[in-house]
Amino acid sequence: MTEMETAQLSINTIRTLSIDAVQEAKSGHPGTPMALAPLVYTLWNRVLNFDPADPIWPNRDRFVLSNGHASMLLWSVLHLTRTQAVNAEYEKLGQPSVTLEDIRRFRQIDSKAPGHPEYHWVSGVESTTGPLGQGVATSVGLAIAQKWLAARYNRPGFDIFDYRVYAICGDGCLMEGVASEAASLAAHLGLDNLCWIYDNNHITIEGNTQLAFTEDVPARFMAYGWNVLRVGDANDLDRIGHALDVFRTTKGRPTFIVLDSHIGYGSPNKQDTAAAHGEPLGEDEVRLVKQSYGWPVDAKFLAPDGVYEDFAAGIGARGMEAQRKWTELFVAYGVKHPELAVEIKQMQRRDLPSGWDRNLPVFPADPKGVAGRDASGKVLNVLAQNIPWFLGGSADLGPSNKTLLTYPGAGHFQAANPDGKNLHFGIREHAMATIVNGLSLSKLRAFGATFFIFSDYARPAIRLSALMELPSIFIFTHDAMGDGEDGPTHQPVEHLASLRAIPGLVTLRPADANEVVEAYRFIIQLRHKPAVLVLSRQPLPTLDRTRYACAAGVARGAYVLADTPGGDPEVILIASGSEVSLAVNAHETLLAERIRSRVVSMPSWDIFDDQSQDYRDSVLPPTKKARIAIEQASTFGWERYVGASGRIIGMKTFGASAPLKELQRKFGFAPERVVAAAKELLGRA
Ligand SMILES: Cc1ncc(C[n+]2csc(CCOP(=O)(O)OP(=O)(O)O)c2C)c(N)n1
Ligand SMILES: [Mg+2]
Repeated sequence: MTEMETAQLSINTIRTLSIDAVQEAKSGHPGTPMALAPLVYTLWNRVLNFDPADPIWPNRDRFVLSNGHASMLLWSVLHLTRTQAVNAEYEKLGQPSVTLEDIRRFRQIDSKAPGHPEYHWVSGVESTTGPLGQGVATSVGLAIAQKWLAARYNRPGFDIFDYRVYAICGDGCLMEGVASEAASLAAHLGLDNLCWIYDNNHITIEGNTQLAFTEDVPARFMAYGWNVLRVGDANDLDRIGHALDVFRTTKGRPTFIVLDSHIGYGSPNKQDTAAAHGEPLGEDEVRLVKQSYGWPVDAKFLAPDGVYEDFAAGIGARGMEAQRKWTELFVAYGVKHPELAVEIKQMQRRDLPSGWDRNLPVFPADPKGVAGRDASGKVLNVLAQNIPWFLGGSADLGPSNKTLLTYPGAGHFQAANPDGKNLHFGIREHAMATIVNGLSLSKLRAFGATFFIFSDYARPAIRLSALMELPSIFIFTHDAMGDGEDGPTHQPVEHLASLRAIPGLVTLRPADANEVVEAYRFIIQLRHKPAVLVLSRQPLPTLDRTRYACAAGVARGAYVLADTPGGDPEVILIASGSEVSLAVNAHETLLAERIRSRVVSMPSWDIFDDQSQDYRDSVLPPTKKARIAIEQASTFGWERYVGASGRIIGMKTFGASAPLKELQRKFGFAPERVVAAAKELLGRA
């Protein structure tokens, strides 16, 4: 067989595996894999520096399938390249990532070929995709990470990090706002290690893009500052290869390749129609398609002789050689730059450097206190100095979020200054969160920040960080009504409840400066979970820890902060954040009136719910039914801790525009109200 014939055989194998899997599953997306098989073949077998035997090799090129519905492209190519499986502890399992059996069981329970690419589930997936736009936006984070890693770790003669990032996207991704945010920033940052390939097929679910998407996409990307290329035929391997060559020699800006393609390529009745997008072709059409490919019409899940060998000779050999050379280089690097090599190894395992928590501040008791955001700013500046690969920034609210890293040498990440640790996301909260995920996928410890109210703008990516089991950090200040006069547009109400509802996400709302420190201590040690830190704008009293329990209780999610002498309370006050000191005030009043109360500081439901039943019962004894929850947020969900007979002092409406003190009065966040509720519960009103 000629090289061309072999390539065609491999491409048609990707196509027919995809077609058969969708047909067998009776659901899925055949048309896009049929169209993009030549692109994926060229990219993987001829270009990508990826070692199937070591899919977590740090200097591998990254491939993101942003149009995640075309997942069969990825499952086919991971299978045909014999990419190996790795577990969450980065151990190689000695088995393939995706077997032919997985593909036969596409979209079935436990199959390693699920409906969409899932990072935590299948080795070789660089990012979970499927919510359109997320993949391309995350790829910008991957590209920033490469630039940063290269700037910090490369030395003359040691290009330890020189990988590139490729993302494929469709019309859907490019209609999504998050892709525009990310594309704008990518060009601003001159990310010439980043290539997006746009599957320009003029088809989405409802039909032709004439229905809703008629802008000049290439012109838009040129305006952003991308290098825009066009390949007019998605079956032309040479031109695809040439465009990818141009990308690799283009300096100073990212590359956008418009690839004109035909969805459902080869299907006599469905090509170029929306019918090829998201449903099986049907048995009859499958036979016609196979006929048009010159494929045995009755064969199913066929990988003919020579196909595995083609991939082994292409990406297999090239990837292994690249990995081998790099490993050799890294050994020499370890001799010449031992400390840097240790850092890289620690980072890759998501370990922390020794001394990561030295100099963390301890805040003295102070009734006037410190704002959560100010305490956070101090901690961030310590952590960023202790952990070289800890970095992040805000969506243009750094001065308000107090997230600026101000120590000498922290630097600002820009095209000309790629080792800066302050990232400037601009007013692009959604892209910020995807980029933080991209940095986390690259093993950096990254944070993004904005006002808590605007967490809504980042939520899809926060959800994905939890789904991917990434230790992304989201810092949200102005946690409740603390920015009073800004009014209800800026006052979060339902946000805590909605973030607490995301599985696997740790949401923390610390009560004072020392709880902020402990919250960070907890978060930084997470390896496979994202965290949201919800911080006050206004000063909160720093509790006297000689009088009340130690802030280390944060690590258990909730703890008894103040108790009645003898520890047998009649009423339990549960609060988070700014309402904890209010609860403490009420508690003192109750004690003075001989009402035995307990205060539970509950910065995190998520962490508390993970504790043993014994511990949870010790904090909230099941027999003690008189309970009051106090939180300047939606009451939604607090019933689980106060029970049917408890009280919840929270928000049932939006806030209002007024000074904080007036708002606290209007909405009933005052110790007297808590005291009155306690007495009522105990029948002593
Ligand atoms: C955020 C988001 N909205 C909607 C969907 C549902 N959806 C999946 S694919 C698709 C159409 C995508 O069109 P395009 O990207 O052009 O893909 P093609 O059919 O060309 O492969 C839609 C609306 C989604 N996955 N994500
Ligand atoms: Mg399309």
